[in-house]
Amino acid sequence: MQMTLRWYGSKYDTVTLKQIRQIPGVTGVISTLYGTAPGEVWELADILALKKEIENAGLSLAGIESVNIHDAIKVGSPDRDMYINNYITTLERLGQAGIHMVCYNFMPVFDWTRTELARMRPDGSTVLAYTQEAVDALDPEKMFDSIAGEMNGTVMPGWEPERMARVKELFALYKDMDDEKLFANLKYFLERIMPTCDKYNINMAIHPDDPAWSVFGLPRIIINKKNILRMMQMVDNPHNGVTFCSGSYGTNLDNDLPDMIRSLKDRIHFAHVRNLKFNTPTDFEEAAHLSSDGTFDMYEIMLALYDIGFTGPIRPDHGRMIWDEVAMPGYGLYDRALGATYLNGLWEAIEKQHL
Ligand code: DNO
Repeated sequence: MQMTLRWYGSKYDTVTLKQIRQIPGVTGVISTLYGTAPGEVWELADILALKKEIENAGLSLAGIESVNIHDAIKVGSPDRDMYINNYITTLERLGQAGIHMVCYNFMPVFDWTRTELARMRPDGSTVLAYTQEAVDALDPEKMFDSIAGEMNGTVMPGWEPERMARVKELFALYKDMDDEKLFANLKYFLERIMPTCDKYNINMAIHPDDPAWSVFGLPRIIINKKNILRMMQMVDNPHNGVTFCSGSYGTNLDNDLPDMIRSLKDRIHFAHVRNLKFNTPTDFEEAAHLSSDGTFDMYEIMLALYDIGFTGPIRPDHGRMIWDEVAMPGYGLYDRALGATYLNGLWEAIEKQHL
């Protein structure tokens, strides 16, 4: 595996490449052209400039998170082919730039959903949290307003103000969508892009829906082992793979994370590893990465990745806000650096046990 950190680019991130370079064992970043909108064709020059900036800082660009999917593709509207063609052009350019891993998601309207961005934990750190009760009590169209004040002045991915301004329109677009239609549209999209992925050796890594169940009555399909295996089989190409995100699949306590990892051998192209602390099955908060701080056994998760011979990029995920850092919720430097170091420690121990 290659240990990486997510980085939003010098215009958007509070964390610098220089700081990332100094985290022991982190050799790459996962980034994106953050200013682009879903459906836009990415310019090769912009991709190359991003790559060069990262390489000049002594790191590699280990993959893209995300090239976002236009809603026309998800709902299968008549103009979807135009947006798929744009997506293909972007993939070709990424391939030409030597980038071989692309993370994306197929979630309707909202990307990941949390109900609090700064819940205080007993140690005084603040974390993202979710309660089903809060979601059930919330008007989805007000969702953005209710969390916007806690973003510390940043623009959180998936929660861009331009997108949230259109939330009513987006809900109308998904009115007739159900799981089957969403699966069919995902299949159509994947079948169209796979020849390009084969040509440029690009691993597509779908990110799970977070939380891993339907919210606000919207269909959600990338939620459990059964559905991801269905997705792998419906377009049976090694480039059709997943981002294994322990914090997203882990929102549903029925998901056995190490077992899911083992069932996805050769199809996990990217891993997000983090811990959650469940207070009740419908109330969870994002803990430190350490097993004992949360609900998951992080050793077992790393061992399962080791056992399947995982070689792709991995990153610590949402960190707590600690040591008075002011940054994008979940994406500060300090706790993610602690997470990377801890995960590297687990990996080193596992490797040495297997010598
Ligand atoms: C949240 C992230 C997601 C993820 C996208 C992938 O912090 O894990 O926004 O990047 O769902 O497309």
